[in-house]
Amino acid sequence: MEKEELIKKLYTAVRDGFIEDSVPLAEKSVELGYDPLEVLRGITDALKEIGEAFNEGRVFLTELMYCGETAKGAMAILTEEIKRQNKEVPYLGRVVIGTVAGDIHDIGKSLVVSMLVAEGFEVIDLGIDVPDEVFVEKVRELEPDILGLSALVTTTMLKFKDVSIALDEAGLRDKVKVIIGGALVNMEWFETSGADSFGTDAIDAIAKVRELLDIK
Ligand code: B12
Repeated sequence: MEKEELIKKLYTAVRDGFIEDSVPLAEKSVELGYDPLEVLRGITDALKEIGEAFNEGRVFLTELMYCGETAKGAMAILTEEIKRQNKEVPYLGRVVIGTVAGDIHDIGKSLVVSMLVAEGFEVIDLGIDVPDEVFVEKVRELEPDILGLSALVTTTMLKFKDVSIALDEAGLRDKVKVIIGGALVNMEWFETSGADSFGTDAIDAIAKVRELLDIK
């Protein structure tokens, strides 16, 4: 199967929520030696489209959930491949990351985690729906170079600022660089977040983390 055809099929599988197709397609792409970062496009494009359809009331939450699971299955295979291809990497620093309280979106965050690991960072993923005080505790305990916060819903994105304030109150804000991300994060959100930087996708996340730590 040609690369573009495979990406198109993966796109359709995720858009329509067919996990029985998405996983074998991702496996096939690895077998054929296609670049996992390119193949990911099929998944992210489909999620973008389904998100818009959901927004306009053309699909229901259950369908959105199927698509999410379908994407996760295929994504897991591709991220394993990304990690495998970057086996011999130098140690660049420690990152603690999580999805903020009230938010359960984790597909994009997991992708950022895999890319950070592949790049040479030690990553402690706190998971989803992480309370502000847990971020603070972990920063105190693990002394990471970077704290990554993910949020995808406008109401939970307000947590960016809360976490920053909580860190400040604990006297830890200047001990760690904070980076935020999520589908709707833009310059405007960044400016009110109290964070040090933001990333628009996993590739940008790596670039921004390197920039924050002054790694050439
Ligand atoms: C899949 C999905 C779900 C799945 C999540 C499954 C999972 N395990 O993650 C399910 C079905 C559970 C879900 C639930 C809900 N969802 Co939803 N969901 C989506 C959808 C379609 C795709 C998100 C996704 O995974 N994208 C693919 C990944 C690869 O992209 P990404 O997440 O943006 O991540 C990239 C970047 O943002 C960045 N990034 C992400 N995190 C971080 C962190 C750092 C530190 C950095 C630097 C970068 C970074 O890098 C990532 C990789 O490139 C989006 C639509 C969209 N346009 O995003 C809606 C969307 C985010 N959901 C939405 C909503 C409203 C909900 C619900 C509230 C629905 C409801 N009524 O219950 C619930 C929320 C539940 C909760 N409490 O969190 C809305 C938010 C709208 C708004 N204005 O706030 C969206 C935008 C859909 C829409 N257009 O209406 N959802």
